[in-house]
This record gives sequence, structure tokens and C-alpha cells, in this order.
Amino acid sequence: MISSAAIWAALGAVGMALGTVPPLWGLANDPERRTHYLVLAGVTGVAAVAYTLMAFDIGTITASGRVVSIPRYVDWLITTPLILLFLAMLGRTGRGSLVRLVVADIALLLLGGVAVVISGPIRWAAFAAGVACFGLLAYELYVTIPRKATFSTERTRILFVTLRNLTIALWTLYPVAWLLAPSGIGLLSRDMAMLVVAYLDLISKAAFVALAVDGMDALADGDTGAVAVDPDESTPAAD
Ligand code: RET
Repeated sequence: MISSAAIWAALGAVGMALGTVPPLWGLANDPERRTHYLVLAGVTGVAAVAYTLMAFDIGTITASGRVVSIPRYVDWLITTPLILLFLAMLGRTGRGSLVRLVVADIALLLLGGVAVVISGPIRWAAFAAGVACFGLLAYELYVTIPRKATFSTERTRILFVTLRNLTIALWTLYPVAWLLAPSGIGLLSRDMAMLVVAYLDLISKAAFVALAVDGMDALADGDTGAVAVDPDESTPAAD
């Protein structure tokens, strides 16, 4: 029998595939901002593949009595850095900032993955360390980047703030879902957890990508999205 987790995953795959259409359209029609569209197409495109695998229950392993979906974590490891790269491209805050974001991001995902598969109190320590990494990531997005950013236009700054707020608000819900799901205290069933996470993924990816594509004309002409080498620290504040 097809589990409802498989149905939610299949719906997630369709949603992500549809979410890839706007950046592909941009890629074909706006070659100036190719890099931006490629990054955005990667966000939903990779997730569409991961959800297809999950719908067929491919890559699911059981460890310490808990079910872990490898495609989900691989998807997150690829696409969350792409989301952060896009935000860093908007602010043009330099490589240092991007590296801090991506290191914190990968660390929190690995710690979360480890916390699912190990048992005993150490797993809660791994979870707490993951949450601490998330705190660092949020600090970078809320405080450091707005302070250092050199937005190409005022509309780019507004686009950054909108996407940044959407990202922080939604990403905060992931550790909550993790805690409630069978990975944590198990208040939610596996099917329910799949529904909740698929829903969170869809908004944090497909809605992010749709808003980003919609706001792309805010970027100044000639803004090709290269992540600059760290700009001068004395650049005036832009937050
Ligand atoms: C875990 C558990 C460990 C602590 C924290 C977590 C946060 C995960 C996040 C995931 C975001 C995923 C996204 C996917 C998009 O499709 C690993 C659940 C903090 C923030 C945005």
C-alpha cells in the first residue's frame, strides 16, 4: 500500500518541479542574470529529484530504530548553501560572509543528521550544537550582512530583507519539526512529519525562488552576481 508519506513526497516533487519553471524561464529570457537564475533553479531542481527519490522510498535507512531519509539530508546539504549563496549575492558582502554562512549551515545539518542516528544523551548535545550553529547563521544574516552589504539598488535591499526574513522565519521551524518528529520526541508520526517538512520545504524553496525571480529586475543592470572579495569594512551601513 502507498503510505501517505509517499504521497506527500510525490506532491513535494511536483511542487518543486513547478517551482523550477520560473528560474528556467528567467535563464532563457534574461541572460544578464544567468548566475542568479542558475542558483535558483538549483534550489528547487535538486529538491524535485530528492522528493522523487523519497516518493519511491529510495535511500531510506533505519538507524537506532529511527528512519532517516538520505535524499532529504543530501538535498538540504546542496540546496540550503545555494539559498545562502543567493542572499550573499544580493548583499555582495564578500567571501568571508558566505563561508561563515555555509560552514554554520553544513555544521548544523550534519549535527542534526548525526543526532538522528545516534542514541543516548549525546544526541541531544548534537542537536543543541546544531541549534547553536543556527544561531550563528541567523546572526550573520540579521546583523553582519546588513551592516557590510553594498546593495546595488534600494529595491535589491528590500528584496534581500524580504527573502532573509522569510528564510529565518521558516528555518526556525525545522528544529521544532525535528523535535516533534520521530527523530526527536516522536509526538508526530512519520507520515505527519513528512507532510510538515514537505510543506516547510515547499515554502522555503519554491516561495523563496518565486519571490526572488519576481524581484530580479530590482538588480542593477550589469549586476552579474559575483560574490566579491570582502569589501572595505568602513563601507557605510545599509540596514
Ligand atoms: C536540524 C536539527 C539540528 C538543529 C537544526 C536543524 C535545522 C535545520 C534546518 C533545515 C533547513 C532546511 C531547508 C530545506 C529546504 O528545503 C538539522 C533539523 C537547527 C534549518 C531550508
